[in-house]
Amino acid sequence: MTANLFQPYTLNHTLTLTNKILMAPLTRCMADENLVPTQAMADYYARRAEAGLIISEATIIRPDGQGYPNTPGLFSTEQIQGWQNVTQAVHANGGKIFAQLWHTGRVAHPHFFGGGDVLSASAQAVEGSVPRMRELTYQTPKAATLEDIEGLVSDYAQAAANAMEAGFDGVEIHGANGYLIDQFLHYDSNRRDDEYGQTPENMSRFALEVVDAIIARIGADRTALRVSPGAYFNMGTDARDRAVFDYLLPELAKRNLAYVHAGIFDDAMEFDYLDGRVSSYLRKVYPKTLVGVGSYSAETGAAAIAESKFDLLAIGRPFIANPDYVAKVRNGEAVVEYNDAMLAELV
Ligand code: FNR
Ligand code: 8K6
Repeated sequence: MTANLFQPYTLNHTLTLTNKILMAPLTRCMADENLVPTQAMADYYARRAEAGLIISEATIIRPDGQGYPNTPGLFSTEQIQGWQNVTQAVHANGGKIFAQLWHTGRVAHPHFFGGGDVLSASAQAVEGSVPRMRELTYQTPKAATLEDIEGLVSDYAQAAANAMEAGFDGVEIHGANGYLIDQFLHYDSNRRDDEYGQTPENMSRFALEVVDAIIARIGADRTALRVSPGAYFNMGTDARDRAVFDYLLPELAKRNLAYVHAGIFDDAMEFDYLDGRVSSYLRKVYPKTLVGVGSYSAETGAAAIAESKFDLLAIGRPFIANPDYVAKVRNGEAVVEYNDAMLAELV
């Protein structure tokens, strides 16, 4: 019933995955005080090397991208060295790993970077407080100037180059879940009236500039993007968002990325303005390799792949609960059920 997950999958001329089970990016807030990955993190990832591809926890491209405690970075020499230790451990166990590149935009908090502006598409705050730091409420961001945008694009590209230096097999740009890139892609957070706002083409511009800058540095074969056409996390819904993604996805298809990854916690959720599930919507507008995710089991994910709903399956929470998830699925063994208490330690 899950045998199709164990067929190899060729992403492109550069990368072939040994199976179709990906480890989804999972923030664990366990880097050290300089946002350097630790030995415990290297061990944690190495235990999961049987995944066809590991996508690292979201990793900030520069200090003002930080919105949660102890999330790793990829902008200092020490951080690059820390990640080298991780990628070597994964490769030694026969695995592959991409770095997920992150800037939280308006979900950032100056508490983490010693003060200064919080940048977003527009001066529209997200409501609420920082998880695990409930005393910190989000502040109204500064709308990024054209100069800020240029700097951000170049810092994404530098972080991608740093990821290659750290030994990653590629990068997944975090364009999902209401963080910076996603903030440009939705009307709720993008109220700009310049060439980065108002029309689908303009609202897609920042995402495409980041993608193109990274492709120019490390090649399209090693570049992927995660997107959330359905607004549901750190973001308000607006039916006009559909047109933005209708423009963006065909543009991405021209660029021969390694894959596009859905950003969703539960793919059973239906969005009126997408005419259904996020994965079905993406399948309609994006003809290339698509990674599905969101409350799937190996069985339901294998069935979805058999029905061509997507090509590869990313598994998140079950991978926290089961370091040997892939072996268990292969052997038909029961998996341990995830619960939030498991976030307290790296097993
Ligand atoms: C996440 N998710 C997530 N997504 C992302 O793009 N970058 C990240 O760093 C994280 N971090 C993260 C931490 C934790 C604790 C959870 C539970 C989730 C979302 C994750 O990649 C995935 O999309 C969802 O968890 C849905 O998949 P599962 O868990 O139902 O298989
Ligand atoms: C990307 C970084 C995230 C850091 C913490 C993630 C917290 C995970 C929360 C668990 C699941 C919550 C699901 C919320 C989905 C909303 C659906 C309406």
